[in-house]
Amino acid sequence: MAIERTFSMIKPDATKRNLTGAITKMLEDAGLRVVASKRVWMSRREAEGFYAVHKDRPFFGELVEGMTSGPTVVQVLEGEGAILKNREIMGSTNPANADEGTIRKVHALSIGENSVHGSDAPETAAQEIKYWFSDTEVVG
Ligand code: DAT
Ligand code: MG
Repeated sequence: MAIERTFSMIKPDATKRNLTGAITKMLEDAGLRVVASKRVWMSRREAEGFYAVHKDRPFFGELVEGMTSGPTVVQVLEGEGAILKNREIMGSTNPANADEGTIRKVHALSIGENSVHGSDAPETAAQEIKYWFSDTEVVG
């Protein structure tokens, strides 16, 4: 499998509980390398733009509220099959369904406060990295 890059976020529910290091360690222990990282407090406009694909879903308002409620750590992760590997270590969207040992099983509070984001495909990974980072901010 090829070396890939994927986009990851440590969401406000997690940064507020001081879990940035604990979650980053789980990503690193899974073989992923942090090649870009910054802490942002998203504006409503940024959150709505990032999650535009979900704009007609009933939970969109709650999602934007949560993402603008505190700091988020946005990251680019690199590694062998990084996109799928990150989804695996994250666990299911609803932590109640997440496998043992996954980030969401260990740390998430609910489906809405599920601690992490990860791109789901090569196309979305490229788009999402570009949404938050310039080329010179990603240092492999
Ligand atoms: P994922 O983050 O696992 O890719 P997704 O893309 O389907 O999940 O949804 C994006 C985020 O929206 C998800 O991480 C949390 C929120 N969300 C999804 N379904 C929800 C629901 N039924 N109720 C509340 N929030 C939800
Ligand atoms: Mg998603």
